[in-house]
Amino acid sequence: ILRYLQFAADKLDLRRDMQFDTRVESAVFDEATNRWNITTDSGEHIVAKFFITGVGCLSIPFTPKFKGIESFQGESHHTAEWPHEGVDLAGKRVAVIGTGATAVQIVPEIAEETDHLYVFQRTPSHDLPGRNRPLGKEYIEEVKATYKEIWKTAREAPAGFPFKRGPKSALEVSPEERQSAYEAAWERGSLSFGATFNDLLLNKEANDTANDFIRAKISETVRDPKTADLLTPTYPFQTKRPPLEHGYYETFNRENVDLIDVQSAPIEEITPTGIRTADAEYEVDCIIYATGFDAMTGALLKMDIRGRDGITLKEKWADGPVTYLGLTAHGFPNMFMITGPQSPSVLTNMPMGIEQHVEWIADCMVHMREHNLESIEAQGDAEDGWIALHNMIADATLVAQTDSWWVGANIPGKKRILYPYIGGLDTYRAKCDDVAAKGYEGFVLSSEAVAVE
Ligand code: NA7
Repeated sequence: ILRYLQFAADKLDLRRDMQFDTRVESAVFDEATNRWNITTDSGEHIVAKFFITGVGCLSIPFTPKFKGIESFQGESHHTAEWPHEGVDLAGKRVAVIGTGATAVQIVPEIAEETDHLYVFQRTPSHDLPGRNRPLGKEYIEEVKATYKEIWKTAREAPAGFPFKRGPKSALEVSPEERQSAYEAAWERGSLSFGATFNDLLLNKEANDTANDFIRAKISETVRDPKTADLLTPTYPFQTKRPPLEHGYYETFNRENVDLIDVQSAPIEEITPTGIRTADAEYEVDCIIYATGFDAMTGALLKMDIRGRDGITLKEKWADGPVTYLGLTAHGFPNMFMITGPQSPSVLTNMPMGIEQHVEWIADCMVHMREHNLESIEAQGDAEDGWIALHNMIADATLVAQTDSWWVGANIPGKKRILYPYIGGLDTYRAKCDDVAAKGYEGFVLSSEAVAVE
């Protein structure tokens, strides 16, 4: 992926517009000049008409404040800050804390190197087969020949992936038909498993059928029944991000790997030599924190963003994010957020979600230039309407019932609401297009800097 991004940056000659190793510390809107004043960690000041954030949804790593964490004398790393030169784990006793998508990817990889691996699990995940593999010549040719259709399907799909959601309820087919549909999806691999039927996220009974299928797969794969049981989730499927795995469950059949249940016996302390839980102590040479991120709002709120009347984004969002379309916020003229909270973002194929935002923002800026407009600002009641819709859709699903980073439950004190918009990229795209077609409905556009009430 990195090599591809570097290739694209060179091919499109993007580097001349990029400034690396730069952290934005503050962005302050000046009503008198209708400009954003931006300062960076190197003391630079930049004045801009538009302020567009592209700070990522998962870019502020989260490490729990375990007692004694500083005292550990071995090596420790958060997965998001993994040293580029690599970490030598050969022959070492290693702890991985967390069992989300990141841990599910690294555990099978490092299990082979380590002398002993302890995986500290609080909540099991529903891991679907990723089926990454070297691609055969025929497959590549077929994909290249059908690029246009693949992109079209992806653009029109709710999650921005090139697969369609099954048209039926999981409950309207026979048990045999359901089983064979799940088997086929399992074989195919990827998140498309979750699209086998149209009601897995809407109906608990339908969801249970997917859950039962995955449970059976876990118990077929993991030899020790107690470990299999611990690895089996009890909450509804897809109400937390299902990780894609390559040999994760099989890893627990290895002699040198132990699953430690920290749901029943939580981690109490990091000691100089390892990890102490409520019922045991584990001596390790290295601790890997696969403990996730302050998602969706973390990176935005880390910057000191101030809109009209000096109101900070932090103040505006004190009780959770308030946006119009997850793209803009009332009181913050000429500011756009790429994949901000309350936009489809992490519930889509991210590049598709990003692309839709970038295209919409660029079109809006062109519209403003062509019409000699100075400012665009979301109206407060447009925000109210968007949030009401966002919440209504969220409440119609099972997602909000489960603790996850999608609902901010992983960060102590964070407002518990669904952060990404779950209505689908297809309907969201239509809504954004409609807003633009209606002359930017819900926004006030002005040829002067004006205050919007
Ligand atoms: P996640 O999915 O947030 O996973 C973090 C893991 O860390 C998860 O299993 C947590 O358990 C665990 N965790 C967090 N705090 C603790 C404490 N105090 N004790 C024990 N375990 C803890 O982050 P990832 O990096 O794996 O994935 C993030 C996204 O990246 C992923 O969803 C994809 O969209 C891409 P919990 O589940 O909270 O009980």
